[in-house]
Amino acid sequence: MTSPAPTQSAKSGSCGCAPTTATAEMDAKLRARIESHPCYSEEAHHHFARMHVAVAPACNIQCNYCNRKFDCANESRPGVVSELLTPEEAAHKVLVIAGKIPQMSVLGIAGPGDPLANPKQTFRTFELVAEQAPDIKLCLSTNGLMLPDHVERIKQLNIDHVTITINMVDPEIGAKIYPWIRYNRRRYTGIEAARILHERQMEGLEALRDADILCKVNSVLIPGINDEHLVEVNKAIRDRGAFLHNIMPLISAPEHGTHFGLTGQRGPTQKELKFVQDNCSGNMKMMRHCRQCRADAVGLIGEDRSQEFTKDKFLTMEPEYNLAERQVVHQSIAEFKAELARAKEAVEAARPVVEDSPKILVAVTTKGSGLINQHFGHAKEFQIYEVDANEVRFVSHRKIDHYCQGGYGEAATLDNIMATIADCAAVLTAKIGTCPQDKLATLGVEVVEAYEAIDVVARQYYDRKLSEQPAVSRQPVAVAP
Ligand code: CLF
Ligand code: SF4
Repeated sequence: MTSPAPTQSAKSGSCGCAPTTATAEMDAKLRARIESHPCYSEEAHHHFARMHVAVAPACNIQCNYCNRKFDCANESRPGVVSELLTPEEAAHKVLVIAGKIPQMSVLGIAGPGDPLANPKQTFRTFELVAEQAPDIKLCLSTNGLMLPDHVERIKQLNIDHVTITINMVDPEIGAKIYPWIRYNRRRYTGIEAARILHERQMEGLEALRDADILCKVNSVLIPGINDEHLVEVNKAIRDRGAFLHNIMPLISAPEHGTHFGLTGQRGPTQKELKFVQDNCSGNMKMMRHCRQCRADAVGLIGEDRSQEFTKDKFLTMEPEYNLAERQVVHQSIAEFKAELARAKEAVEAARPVVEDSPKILVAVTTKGSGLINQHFGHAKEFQIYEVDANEVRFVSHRKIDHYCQGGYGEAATLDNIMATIADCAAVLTAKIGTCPQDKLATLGVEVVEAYEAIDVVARQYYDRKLSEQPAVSRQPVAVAP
């Protein structure tokens, strides 16, 4: 590898000039709106938790990847059933969890059906929470059919984050995804149904933009149906002011009993998913840290604490919401994030931007907080970062089985884990045993043991590899199929 040619400073604006004061102010305002939202900010998801309450049972459309015995698959992991709550029970649950998990910053309503097909329950829940827990951000996810009718109410209630699931902008493609919708007391099918849904989604998106409400769009990637089409979807939503695009893989296990599951429609490989995400990423911000959580999810994204707060348990708990205590916790998170930023700045400062530097993938074991702070054997997933000379960038997570089972490593599980990260140059982990370390060595995957900021260790590792040229040989980096 030849030595890098210095170009413009990494800290200048996209045009190469310093950002104007107005742009900087706008950026700061936007940052403030997302900095504690774990879905809208990749950085925030290391530090802040979200919770969902399942208050919305009905749905007004049919998606071919959904079986209504389970939760809405537009924002939830397919095949999961949540306990339905009344708005009062839901508000009680929020006040309990806001005390027990003070880093919980966002309440989302995402099912189990469509929140706006159940506007009474959805808005009553938000009202109760806003009255009693004013620091909690409110978040809503919808298929968009009824969105234009509710934007005013959403604005009044200070719901600043809305997700619409948009899988198509072409009704002919839509007809392959949605067999029917129910709208204005009538059932529509085929292309007509998809056309109405599409028009309502676009109208809702524009209304959110005009009301200055941040909008994320989820799209389910369905190979052979909308994989090539999602670039058009991406353009249409960007033109209408969407803030973030979350392209999620179709999950279509036959045991979930969905139309796609039963007809053999497959989901995308990781490589196909990354390809589409990368194709769309030049146009607007992409969300890559979504875990397709449950309609009653609780905790950091990637951890699931919902079983600690089932109805039989949380109804016996006293609400412990305390605004002052929560503010202290949030302040300490802000200080910790600033410390991480300074550590990152120290290793990134004055680095020139390098065109076409080689990229490597590293796999990280973490419990959150932006740190490498988890034992290899305790990891349930790896966070995958792509590193080049300019950037340490989170690109995906890969789920794995626990390696440590009662203190003993299981050989078959270990083999699966190895296959999961075989395309990575290194594993960054807090601690690892000799057996997995030896196996990784045979695959050419290095191990870096550290208890430090992910960005810092990844950067130092990359720079070391660079200095050992031509040892950085995994270029361009392939993502495991
Ligand atoms: Fe919930 Fe959705 Fe709000 Fe987040 S989830 S309603 S925006 S608070 Fe987040 Fe979960 Fe992915 Fe959703 S990880 S499924 S994107
Ligand atoms: Fe299922 Fe959600 Fe689609 Fe309704 S909008 S059919 S609940 S995935």
